[in-house]
Amino acid sequence: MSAINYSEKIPNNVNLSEDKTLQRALEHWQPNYLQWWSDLGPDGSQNFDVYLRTAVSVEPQGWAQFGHVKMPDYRWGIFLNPKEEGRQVNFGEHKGEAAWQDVPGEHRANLRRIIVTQGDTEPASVEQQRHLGLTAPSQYDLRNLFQVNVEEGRHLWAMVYLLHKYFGRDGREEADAMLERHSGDADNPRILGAFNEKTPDWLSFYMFTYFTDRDGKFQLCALAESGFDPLARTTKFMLTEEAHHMFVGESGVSRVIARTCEVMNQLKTDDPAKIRAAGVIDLPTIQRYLNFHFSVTIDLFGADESSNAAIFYNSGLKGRFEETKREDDHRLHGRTYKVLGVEKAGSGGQLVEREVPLLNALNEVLRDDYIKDSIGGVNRWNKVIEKAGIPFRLVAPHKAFNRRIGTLAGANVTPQGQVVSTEEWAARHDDWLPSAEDRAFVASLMGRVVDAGKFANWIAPPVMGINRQPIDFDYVRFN
Ligand code: BYC
Ligand code: FE
Ligand code: FE
Repeated sequence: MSAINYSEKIPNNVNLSEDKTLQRALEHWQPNYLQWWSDLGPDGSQNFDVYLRTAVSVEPQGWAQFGHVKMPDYRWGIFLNPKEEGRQVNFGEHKGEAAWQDVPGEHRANLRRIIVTQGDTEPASVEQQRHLGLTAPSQYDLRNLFQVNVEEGRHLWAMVYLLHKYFGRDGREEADAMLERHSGDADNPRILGAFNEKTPDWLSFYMFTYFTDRDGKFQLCALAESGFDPLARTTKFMLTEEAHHMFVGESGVSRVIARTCEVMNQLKTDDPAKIRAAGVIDLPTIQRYLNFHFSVTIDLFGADESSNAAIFYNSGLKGRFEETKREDDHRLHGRTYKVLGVEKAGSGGQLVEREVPLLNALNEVLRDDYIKDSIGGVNRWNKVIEKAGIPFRLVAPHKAFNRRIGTLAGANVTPQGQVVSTEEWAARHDDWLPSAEDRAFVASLMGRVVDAGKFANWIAPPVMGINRQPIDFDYVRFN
């Protein structure tokens, strides 16, 4: 493998110093990135020493180094997985050709669009999470938040590297624009819906890292199949970091549930009012947060029928999840896939399946793979509730619930999958999605806990610390 050169301004394993033009372009972008980080990155964190992992190689054993770092001094680097000799384009009309080391002219615009969309989500999530540090429930959690943030920053670097290296002047313009669009900005928002929502409290943060970072996993897996080899190699390495983000979400929600169940058992009650009065989050509120994050995230897979998706696949740019493990012709002509729609019938309507060409349904295929994977964690959360002897179960809402993108956009479908009237939807909306009051209650619990080993009342401590450190380790030195 190529060594990481830490004496350079930008740590990398891509021999950056041998390409002076590229190096200069990136060194020119770097101060703008740091300015963005200081303006819109973690609020009030600039002087903290944080126990962070930094990517230092792409070796599966020991790719990361742990140590206290001042966040603005974090070394955001560019790392690609090693080249696989003889790798081919594995799907679409170019199947069997040698994987591309350069951008094929005919696919340039689509490839750029995919890279820009991927890159845009990374700084968006940092912007969404920027105030959370002020109300962290523990040093351990604060450290995890910052870890996720610096790595999303590195993911932006990964996409900006591709844009600078392979797309010339318009690539550089796109890289600049990454720092100009902002989450929730009315005039210049982030590209995809979920990345313009707020992440106002820690329950939202855990749900986001469980559900939305998992969209990251599935999209990155699809891009890791790309015939454009540099994209495949960079996304493969990004996936090694992604696992921790989803862990933060899954274990975070799990700890909230564990604490709630503990209080429910102490008080022998399932009355949300009493549970809230005891300063923990009642399970129905957790369910409503889950409904929100699940539905907003599945919209990120795009329209159920998409000619873009067919083009991306046909041209070898974006594959399916685990493309090369699938046993079919990897061209998919003449096959169909079932997608859901709403059929109006009388006053209400009903959900109906229809068959569409598989190539056009590839967003739906990826969404379905995602749904299966995300339900796994919901079941693990239920184990925590079951173990506490409480007869409540969380459920992932129906795929058609609360959709904004695709055929199901705007349909009035309950979390159980019943089509209802607009009036009923409006009347019961607050049973299904977090109400202003739910959000205000959760916000009221958020307060900063700074002492090592101490945790806010509404969340249980983790089972173990980070990198084998004790739970009461000084993960963040505030100075
Ligand atoms: N919001 O034909 P369609 C991550 C637009 S997360 C707003 O279905 P396509 C991370 C669409 O752009 C992973 N607009 O589109 C997680 C199109 O617009 P135009 C991010 C949307 O292209 C946590 C139109 O609707 N990576 O890494 O097939 C923290 C028609 O739609 C949305 C990627 O997404 C939406 N939700 O599918 C940090 C991978 N959905 O052309 C990071 C790259 C669709 O009509 N992106 N539209 O103006 C893609 O592969 C595709 O762009 C999409 C959309 C799957 C997202
Ligand atoms: Fe990311
Ligand atoms: Fe992530």
